[in-house]
Amino acid sequence: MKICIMGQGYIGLPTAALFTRNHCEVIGVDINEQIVENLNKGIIHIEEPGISDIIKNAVKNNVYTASLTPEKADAFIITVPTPYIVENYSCDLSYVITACETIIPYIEKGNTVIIESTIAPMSTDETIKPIFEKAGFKIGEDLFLAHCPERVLPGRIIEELIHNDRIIGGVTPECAVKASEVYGQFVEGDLMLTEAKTAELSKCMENTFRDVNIALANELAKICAEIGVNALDVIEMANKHPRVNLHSPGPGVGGHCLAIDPYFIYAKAPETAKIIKLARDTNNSMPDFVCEYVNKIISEGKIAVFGVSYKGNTGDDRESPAYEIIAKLSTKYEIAIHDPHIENPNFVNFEEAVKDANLILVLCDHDEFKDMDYDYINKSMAKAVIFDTKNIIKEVPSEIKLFNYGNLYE
Ligand code: SAJ
Repeated sequence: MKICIMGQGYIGLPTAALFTRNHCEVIGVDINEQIVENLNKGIIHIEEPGISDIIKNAVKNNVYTASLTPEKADAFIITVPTPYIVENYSCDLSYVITACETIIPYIEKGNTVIIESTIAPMSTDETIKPIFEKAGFKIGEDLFLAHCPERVLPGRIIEELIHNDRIIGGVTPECAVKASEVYGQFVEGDLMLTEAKTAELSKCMENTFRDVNIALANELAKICAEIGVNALDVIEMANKHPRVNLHSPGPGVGGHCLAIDPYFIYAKAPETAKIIKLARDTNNSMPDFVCEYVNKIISEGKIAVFGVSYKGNTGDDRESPAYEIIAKLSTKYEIAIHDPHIENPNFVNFEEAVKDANLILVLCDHDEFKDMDYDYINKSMAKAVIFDTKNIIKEVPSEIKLFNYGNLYE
């Protein structure tokens, strides 16, 4: 089977990798010339375990080619970004629409087109289907269109692409069957056939569920700081109950998924989606909360910010709450940013960041921050104080003062 994948980012590239490993030929299309050039040399631009070796091999065996333009294929998969429109929170389908229009000249009767990008409920039926109908295709008869949302967790993408169950939302039942044949090439989880609109809302609800639960944990952290209770102990105790799973509070919610997808539901039913919007607002308020407590801990000097990725052990900083926190704090403090997973000429190494700092502010749970050189920290900081907003540092020597969501009231 030959597959053409539009978008070679965090989802498109790993998906391409797995198809090539399962005897398919893949054309990986991206609009970024540099990315395309590097991919054809086997050099990947995302930090994700397992992908690099598979792509290197696929390039060597001529089963993977990156390109700026599509080619004829049996199936086309669209994995391009879907941001939200800030003014009205609705789903910005412009990249998806452009990708659909771009593949039209390459589509032949009997092909399958799959939208993997997360999209608002009804998008496939109301916006995407008409694009192909206008081009003369009869959906479900000579072109098979489906929405099959990706559901993988960055950091575990290969494992989850293979083993997670997959929602296959066909525009017609025949479309779902055809799309399931595509994923049958490498998915070992269940292929659950349904309608496109059900697939769209299910995907958005998965991320909304997580966002709402994180908001509950963040609200708990605020309540605890206000009334003087250790939030981390509360979470540990409550989670011993067999049906309770409180999530972890943090500096806010980042990434291209949780911070966006709930708005797609909210935009469709703003009067009704009350909890969903409140959860977004609560999570968006966390950078202010962090800054408020930084100002209680110190009043001047230098802050070493540790981690700007949206989550641990990834180089992805999309929608990271760290940037809002840095922008707010930089009006009052000198800021040095250290992130071992992101290459940026303005960032500094551990030693330089820590030197003469009055506070280390941990904003991301990279493994490197779980256990650090505390001797160096103690010797070279102006004042050895750490505020760990991800609650990953378990113990520090007594000379260092550690704040986290367990003791903010102190
Ligand atoms: N976070 C917290 N507290 C927690 C868990 C996460 O503050 O208890 C924060 C993280 O630090 C990060 C954000 O939430 O800033 C999102 O991280 P995440 O690990 O929850 O999720 P993503 O965005 O990396 O991936 C999610 C996953 N969705 C679900 O778990 C329901 C993944 O399966 C989806 O495929 C992905 O979104 C997507 O692409 O939609």
